[in-house]
Amino acid sequence: MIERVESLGAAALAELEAGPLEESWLADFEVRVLGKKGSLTLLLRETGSLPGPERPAFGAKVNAVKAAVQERLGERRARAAQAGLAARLEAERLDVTLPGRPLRWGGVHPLTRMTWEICDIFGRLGFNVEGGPELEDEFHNFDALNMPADHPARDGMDSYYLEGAGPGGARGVLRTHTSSVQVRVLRRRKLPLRMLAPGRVYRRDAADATHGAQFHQVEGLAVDRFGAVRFSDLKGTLEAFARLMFGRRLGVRLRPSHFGFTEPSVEVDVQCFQCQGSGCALCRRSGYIEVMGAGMVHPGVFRACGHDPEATAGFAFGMGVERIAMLRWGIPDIRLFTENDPRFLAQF
Ligand code: 2U9
Repeated sequence: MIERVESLGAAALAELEAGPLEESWLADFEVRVLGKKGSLTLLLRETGSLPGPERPAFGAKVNAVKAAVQERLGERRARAAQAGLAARLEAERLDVTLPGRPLRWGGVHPLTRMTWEICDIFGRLGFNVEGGPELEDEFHNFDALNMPADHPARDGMDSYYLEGAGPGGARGVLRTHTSSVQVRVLRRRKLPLRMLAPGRVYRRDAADATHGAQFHQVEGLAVDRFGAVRFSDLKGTLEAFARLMFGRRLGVRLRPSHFGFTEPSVEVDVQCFQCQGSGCALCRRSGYIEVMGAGMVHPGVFRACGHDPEATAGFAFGMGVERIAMLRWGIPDIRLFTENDPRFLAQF
């Protein structure tokens, strides 16, 4: 019997030695030899069939052989793990000296860049940038700007209203111009004041090459005591802006216009930078291109903002950032700004 144990043990060790260094094979070997029904385990059951005095020696022998196989199995396992790691390191070898894939750099959006350029020019003339909410109430967006309840621009056809989004559950309105920011600042700030209100505005326009339901504005406002700010200051400010934005050789022209919040009101044209004023398709043969609107702040606006219209004067202007960017950079369609095509965006 003892010899059988020894030869079984020797056979198991030889098989272990000859077997592959793979964890799956080793696990299978363990079950076949050392498991509950393994060949060495089954030998122990035969202890009972031996004469009493031989049993302890037999049992001890089987356990010693099992322990020897167990130990060798542990060693093979450790070597299998090492071999597996080495194989993985070889298979997953990385050449750390390879150059990396080039990163695609993001950039400043052209509308952001144009907004910065406009604010930078007026910044040099002493105007500070201010901000305010895009979801407004009707007082700041309309009433304070001389736009009474029956004003056509307040129509639901022109503006986006949100029921219950205003103060005290009144309806709110997505601001249709950044004038609402100027109203807020004018109501709380001590004079004199020179400010800019850049930002996104919303109008119910059908989308085409030059219109969208939202666009961006920069508006400006300069207010001081009556006599300290005059129409000539507005003119000089706008001319300085037009020269820095479109070129120093181009003339600037003011045409009478009408807005509820300014009186008098003007539209500002710059000589066409494509034909230098001689007339082309871009300026529709007129030699001039309209770039913005402006005027002297209406007395009703001062009153609504808590200032005495007899003792206060100011000028205001407003422009569409998309329009200025399209003119300056020759962009043919306003939708290019929102399509996120990298071939377009990468040019700025
Ligand atoms: C206050 C008082 C007056 C802002 C002004 C314009 C003229 C104007 C348009 C240009 C193209 C809007 O983007 S556009 O469609 N704007 O022509 N805006 S004066 O006047 C103000 C604003 C605030 C308290």
